[in-house]
Amino acid sequence: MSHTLADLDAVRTRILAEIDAADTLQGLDDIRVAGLGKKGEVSLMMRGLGKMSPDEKKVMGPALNGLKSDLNDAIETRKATLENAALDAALASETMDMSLPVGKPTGTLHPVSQVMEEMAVIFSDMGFSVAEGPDIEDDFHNFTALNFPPGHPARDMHDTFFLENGEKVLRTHTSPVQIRTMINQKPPIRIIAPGRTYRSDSDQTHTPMFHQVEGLVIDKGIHMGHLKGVLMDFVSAFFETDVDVQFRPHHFPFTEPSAEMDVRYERDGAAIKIGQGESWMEILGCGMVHPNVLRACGLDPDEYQGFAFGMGVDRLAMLKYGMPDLRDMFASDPRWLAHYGFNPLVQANLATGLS
Ligand code: 2U9
Repeated sequence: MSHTLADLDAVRTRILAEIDAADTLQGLDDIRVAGLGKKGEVSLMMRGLGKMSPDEKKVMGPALNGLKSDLNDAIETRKATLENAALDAALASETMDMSLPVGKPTGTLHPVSQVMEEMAVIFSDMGFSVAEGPDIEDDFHNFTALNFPPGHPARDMHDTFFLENGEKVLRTHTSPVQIRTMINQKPPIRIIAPGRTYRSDSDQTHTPMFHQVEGLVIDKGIHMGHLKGVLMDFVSAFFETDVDVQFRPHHFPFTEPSAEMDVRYERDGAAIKIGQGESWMEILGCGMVHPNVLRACGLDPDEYQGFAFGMGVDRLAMLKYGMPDLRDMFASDPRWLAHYGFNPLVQANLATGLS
């Protein structure tokens, strides 16, 4: 059956009236399917074009396309109106009482997150900001710029996870974050770099993923005295008591001289008391940034000096909050999280004693 222009006008008038009367989005969509869907009224009329003479086609083709686009426009306009009305209704009816008490949160903050937050608070009081970088790194930022020459045994000691034919690595420390900062920012630089790190090592005291907080200060005239002052202030703030420390010479490729810092402690039954006693426990590594590292980042070691430090967050969290087993840390046992986790609504704030 072929159609005339008058038929088209009648269809247009009827469907436009239906669209105008549609009062739900579903109703509107039903109208769209009945008219413009695969087996819809207008679609069937378009299929009829094939059987028309060339002269008829010339008139009816454009007319049908015009009808289709008029209906589509009308549907879109109506749809927007209905959606706006639905939003207005939701805004008018869905009010929230901001004065209601929040109740007890069911989730807790993981001790590792809590401790990283505490460290950020302490160092930000000393003028440091927090820097972050990618977990997947390249050889230059993870090793070469940090004065690990190609083939150097220290590379093997990092138990590196290699990716993409050895082109990329999972970072073995957060030091590449400081490398990126030194390349992109002019001194003075005062940053800490908290984050996940990865080494292919798994036993009672090592997990293949662990957390570090590293720090870096670069400026003119920086020396070991600045390093000692910052780290001594840090441990006393972190353990919330006066802490006696000692520095022992050590070696890292990226610092010279290098040291490890120990804190005084004693055992009290199963508990460990930090700050007093006759024993020493290593808690972090540190040193003056190696001239080769400064040069790799475009800095002149005769003009700028710096110090850096690094610590394992997981071990320090266990020490401060008395978790006995490292492997429980990442087992996601809800009983462990309920016991050792922190209230997420309480901000870490060591200065006021709230934590
Ligand atoms: C740059 C220059 C120097 C970061 C440092 C350490 C010492 C260190 C270990 C502590 C325990 C890693 O988690 S751990 O096994 N880290 O002892 N890290 S100095 O030195 C840097 C970093 C970046 C550009």
